[in-house]
Amino acid sequence: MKCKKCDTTAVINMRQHKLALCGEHYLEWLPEQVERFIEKYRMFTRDEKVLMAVSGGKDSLGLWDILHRLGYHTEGLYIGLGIEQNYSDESRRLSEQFAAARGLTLHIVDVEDEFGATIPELSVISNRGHGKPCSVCGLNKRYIMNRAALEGGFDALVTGHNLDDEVAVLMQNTFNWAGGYLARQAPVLPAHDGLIRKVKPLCRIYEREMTAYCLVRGIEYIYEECPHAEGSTTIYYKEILNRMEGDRPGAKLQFYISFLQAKESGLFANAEQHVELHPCERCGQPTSAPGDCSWCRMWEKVKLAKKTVTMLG
Ligand code: Q46
Ligand code: ZN
Ligand code: ZN
Repeated sequence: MKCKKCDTTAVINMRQHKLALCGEHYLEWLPEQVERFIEKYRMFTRDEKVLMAVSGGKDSLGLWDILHRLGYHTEGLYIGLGIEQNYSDESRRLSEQFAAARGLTLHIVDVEDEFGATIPELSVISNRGHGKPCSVCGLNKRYIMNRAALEGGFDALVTGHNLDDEVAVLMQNTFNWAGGYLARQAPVLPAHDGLIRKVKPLCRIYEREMTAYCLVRGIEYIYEECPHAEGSTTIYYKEILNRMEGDRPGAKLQFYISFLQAKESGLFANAEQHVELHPCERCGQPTSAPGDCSWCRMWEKVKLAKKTVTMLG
């Protein structure tokens, strides 16, 4: 198969776009697409400073590379979760290596160093998530990202969610007719009540397009999934969607774009709920709970548990 632009051998064939490209043209094409979506959905401009959340995976490192190449003003944020099997150590090493090679600033928040327990420990102590650390992990990541972005004076927080991620969530929410979640799922969540603007420039980019980008560009990233991701609902939906995509190339993109159009035409307008947020009495971050936010209450429990252990010991 030949590259559509230069007639040399194509390295990536994108049946979903009826397009095959060589490595060189692929490295031009993908950033052009990302820039098109940043502008189309009015995510951020070159005059703004954005915080890129990096995990050491292909999506976040690949996207950070693209934003840097496009000339956007970015800094990175890596959150050390303390995940076992060397997962956190390796993902931190790769994120630091990536930033150092490009002279980019990477902020690091290590949950254990800063607050006193790893995410798996916190999940056990707080007794949340039915033996899985993911809900505790998600809550901490959202909290830390928002706080770091606001304290650092950033205009927006950028995450590496790709089309496969978005469509898996969309399918799950559609299956449950979760109107509130469907109304809120979007490429951009505007800032409000102490929450920073959140943007997803890869929302229309396939996961395999990011893998190809990192391979051609020589970006080293962590191949393994977090060990706690195994058996998750998201992975289950991704597998089903991959089968659909195999039969009908472009199915995922079509599903997502039609959803955005339906939303635009007001299909979910009735499901939109405005939750009143106010600052947490302890940390000042926005919360809907009265008094302290759930993040503060969770860490309070850890402090208490540790105190009790010390006293008994
Ligand atoms: S990092 Fe955290 Fe994920 Fe690992 S513990 Fe679960 S939520 S699976 S994206
Ligand atoms: Zn070419
Ligand atoms: Zn709080």
